[in-house]
Amino acid sequence: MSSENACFEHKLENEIAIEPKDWMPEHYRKTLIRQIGQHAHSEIVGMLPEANWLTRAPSLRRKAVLLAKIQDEAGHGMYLYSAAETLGGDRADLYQKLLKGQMKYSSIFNYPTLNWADIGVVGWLVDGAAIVNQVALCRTSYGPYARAMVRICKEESFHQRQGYEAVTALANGSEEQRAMLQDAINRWWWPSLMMFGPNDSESPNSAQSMAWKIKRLSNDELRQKFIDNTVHQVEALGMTIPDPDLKWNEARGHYDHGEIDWEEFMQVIHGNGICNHERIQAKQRAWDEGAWVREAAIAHSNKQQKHVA
Ligand code: FAQ
Repeated sequence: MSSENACFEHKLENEIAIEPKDWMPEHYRKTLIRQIGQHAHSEIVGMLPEANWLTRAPSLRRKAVLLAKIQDEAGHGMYLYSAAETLGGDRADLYQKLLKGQMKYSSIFNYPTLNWADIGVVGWLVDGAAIVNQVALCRTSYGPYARAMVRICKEESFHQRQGYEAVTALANGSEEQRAMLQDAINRWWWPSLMMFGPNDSESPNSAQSMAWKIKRLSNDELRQKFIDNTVHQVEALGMTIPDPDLKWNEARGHYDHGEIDWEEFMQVIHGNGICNHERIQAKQRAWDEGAWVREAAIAHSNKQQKHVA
């Protein structure tokens, strides 16, 4: 083992963060650019399903809160693209890979938001699942990613609470509102569980990412945590989870749950979900229509540099 590699391993073993200027194996760098890049894309694409309801929020207060949340997601995307840049990733290149379908983003954002209850459920369940994953990533071995996660988690926990507050209002509302909420839970429950990725036995990246402490808990461990956290929240709302196999397992100290539809998951991550095409089209349009902003920013920067010279 080279002395550089020994130093890298020593840092991992002793929980010392790997920083941008440190030596790191090429595969470690590439794995991080892949994961951080996909994570950034998820934040950016994830703005779309909620933005769909901005003009139809039921009150000014709900609208202001939703707008703030969506702006936070944009900020998260920016921190994450910056973290990928510290590894030599190129933001424009990552974005083009997203548009060409060469990089993934979270499967969850390929489902449609059909009514206002979906917005509450996205905040509660989707941000709730995101937090479970991201709290673990606050201890990821790459310093800039871990630090970005600390800030992001603070904002995500506000998102989760605003989602739960919104669904609580529906749960305490009319029969029609309660039915709308139950319908939204029925549609978002399974896709939320898919956010954690394939089962550990089917996850090609997990073993190496766990060894490098990029991932601190496995896909199945995180999914289990999310289920265990969420069941009593659903009960408190007086709603049900659309899984007849869900039951408390005293011996394991966890909830057992039914099998996820992995065929649906595979279809969605390979571009064939309900909204994949629409989401990429929206991001392509944003890229094309933003060309003048990029050109103006470059022209301004060139002018500033001339002044300095
Ligand atoms: N969707 O070997 P693994 C948010 C891919 S939170 C799409 O297990 P890995 C907040 C995976 O990339 C959502 N693709 O992979 C928000 C790999 O493909 P590749 C974002 C998935 O990386 C809320 C292949 O399957 N959070 O946005 C998914 O070790 C509300 C094999 O899988 C993060 O990205 C999936 N669900 O583990 C925003 C967290 N699952 O690249 C707006 C950071 C797996 O080999 C509104 N990421 N794949 O072709 C991670 O923790 C990990 O990357 C996992 C996947 C756990 C997602």
